[in-house]
Amino acid sequence: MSKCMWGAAMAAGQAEGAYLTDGKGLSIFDTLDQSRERAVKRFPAPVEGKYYPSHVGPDFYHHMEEDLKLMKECGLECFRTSFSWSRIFPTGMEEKPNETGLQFYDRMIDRCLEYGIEPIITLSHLEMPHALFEAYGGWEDRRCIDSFLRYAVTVFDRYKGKIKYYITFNEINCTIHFPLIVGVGTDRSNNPLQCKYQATHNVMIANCLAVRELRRIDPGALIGAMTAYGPVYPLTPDPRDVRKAEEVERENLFVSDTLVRGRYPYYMERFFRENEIAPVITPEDERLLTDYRIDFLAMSYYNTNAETARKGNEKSGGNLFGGVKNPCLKETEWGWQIDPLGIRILLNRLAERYDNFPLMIVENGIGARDMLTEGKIHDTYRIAYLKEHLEQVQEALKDGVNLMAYTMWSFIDLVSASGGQMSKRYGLVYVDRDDEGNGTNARIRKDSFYWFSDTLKALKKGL
Ligand code: BGP
Repeated sequence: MSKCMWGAAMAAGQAEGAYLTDGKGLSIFDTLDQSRERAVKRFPAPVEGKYYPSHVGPDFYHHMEEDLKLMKECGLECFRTSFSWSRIFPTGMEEKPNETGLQFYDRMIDRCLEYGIEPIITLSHLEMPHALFEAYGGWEDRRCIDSFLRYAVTVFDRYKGKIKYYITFNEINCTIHFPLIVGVGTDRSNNPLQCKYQATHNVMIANCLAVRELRRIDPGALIGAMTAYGPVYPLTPDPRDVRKAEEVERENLFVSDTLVRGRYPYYMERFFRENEIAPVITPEDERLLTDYRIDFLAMSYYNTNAETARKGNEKSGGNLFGGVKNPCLKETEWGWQIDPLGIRILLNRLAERYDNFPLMIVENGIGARDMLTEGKIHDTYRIAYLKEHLEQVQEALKDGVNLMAYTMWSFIDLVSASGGQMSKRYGLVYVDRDDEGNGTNARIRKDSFYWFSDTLKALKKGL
């Protein structure tokens, strides 16, 4: 069995708060309010008097020392989080980085290393500087690549020899599924489909250039990309359902297919032709895709999706993409279907698709409304979710899957990406903050914290 690191995850925009502190610039995540349309409607600049959950959030920025101590106490081997691009380059267009922003990350990384916790750092987790998005209209414009690269190189130079694992983009396929949330300006394009696929291409090139630069600057470090993925099942054995499931699966995996294999997959040619999409892909781009492949593929896994060619089935919720309801599965309060066996299927499916390429699961968890009773949170449902998923991860390891790391989502409660709520809690550690911004931000260990800590001890012993 391959050696896997066990830990927990979070992301800068959802956890740090301090949205304009110490020179940080506004990020596109900071312009998302709590409306249900936050991921599908153009986000304007913050409106005076309106509530933006990420501006303070769980305030990791001012609780970093305390939270890292809790991680040490829990026994994490690794901590997957992101840097905020706009904390380092406030508008994304400066020549020089914001030194105070970098000093925050210096302290964070040094403390992780002191505690024996391996940092896994994502460069862009649903974020880019808001000013950059406004200036260039988002990732469809190739100038975003230069800006991203300046940021990536700054980070690689600074943390050379300290950070061993990087992820370029969180849920890199979000450019197709939720373009607006990741800085793709489909709202201002007269051809949104073309815009989405051009932006996706540009993000992939930014990824490859970052791979190239890391290999030059710090050849000992590894770099991957992260994709949102849940295996797609046909709802019935009807071949039309099987075919539909295959199509959706390809839509979800086309970015990782390209980055792992170093070229666009064969099925995209027909897709582009029939949908009249013609992204500009230069011969130099093709070379970059081939020459600078990622070292590992990371995934978020929350749910599987069932698909059918027939109309009229009840829809199911889910992370980024939901299919129709699978009658064999239970679901969370948010309608995301719970499928522990799905994680073993996922790992084996990708191991097979990519010839046992190194994989990481960097998000897996359950969003639930926790009840505080006499200062305690008895989150049995979270323990059950994580336990059942971890059992299947163990099975996948026994199957021979090359899994480098598993980090549950999330270490502390944080702002939900899709809904902006604090009440959709994922953490092992409760944060006293509600959907309206009330609360002390005090941290309370949940029952799942103690359970996870015991489980980590057993996992480290290889049990
Ligand atoms: C993924 C994101 C995370 C996280 C998670 C849970 O899409 O990478 O940032 O938020 O999903 O989703 P949500 O917060 O919408 O419940």
